[in-house]
Amino acid sequence: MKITVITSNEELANKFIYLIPESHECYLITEIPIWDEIEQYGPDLILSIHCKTIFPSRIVNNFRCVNVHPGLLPNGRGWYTHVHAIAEGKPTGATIHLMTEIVDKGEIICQSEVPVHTSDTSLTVYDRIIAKELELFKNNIDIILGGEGKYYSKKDFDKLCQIDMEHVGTMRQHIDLLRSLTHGDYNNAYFISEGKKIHVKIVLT
Ligand code: 0FX
Repeated sequence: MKITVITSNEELANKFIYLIPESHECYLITEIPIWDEIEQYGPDLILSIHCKTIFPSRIVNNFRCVNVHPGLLPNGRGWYTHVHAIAEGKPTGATIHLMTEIVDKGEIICQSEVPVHTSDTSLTVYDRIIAKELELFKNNIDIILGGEGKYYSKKDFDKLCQIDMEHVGTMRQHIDLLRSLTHGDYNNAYFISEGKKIHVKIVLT
């Protein structure tokens, strides 16, 4: 697919572009965008990576536009929002969302809070937010590019409950599986022995 990336921070934008699979064609704009040219190019996706230009309505209404925002939406819209969060003792973080005509509004694709410690300055929190933006982008790239997101059916859950006794993995994987299926009185995980179901739970103390 054709992706146009618009940014006011070229160095940062290149870190995001690096995470996009090479099969996609990326076109980077670091100047004030010429919207007619973008329309003619006809991208499948327009990515706003810390872009200081407001997108016109004809662009957000006719193209899939995704914004990477250094703030924890729906609060913290606009500029330097982590500064206000620190000053007001409010949470902050990073959000990736679909764009609408209203700045920093639109369906949230993914987001995460970042911690603020008493020893932090604006710079250390900002660095943490940028790292979080990149992590979110990397972990949600399929949905950002327009995918549906992974759907888990009841069958998938039932399959998970059936323990494959020959499965080879790390202790971490085994403990993670058992604790994921340990839920109070429910009998979820099991293995079959001599034709009978033997249920398994884990106790973490
Ligand atoms: O990266 P960014 O903070 O992004 C800003 C807005 O916060 C963001 O919501 C918007 N989507 C984006 C387009 O513009 O912008 P920056 O590179 O100008 O500034 C980086 C940080 O530096 C800023 O978060 C706080 C700090 N800063 C910046 C300026 C210019 C200051 O503390 N004082 C300043 O005068």
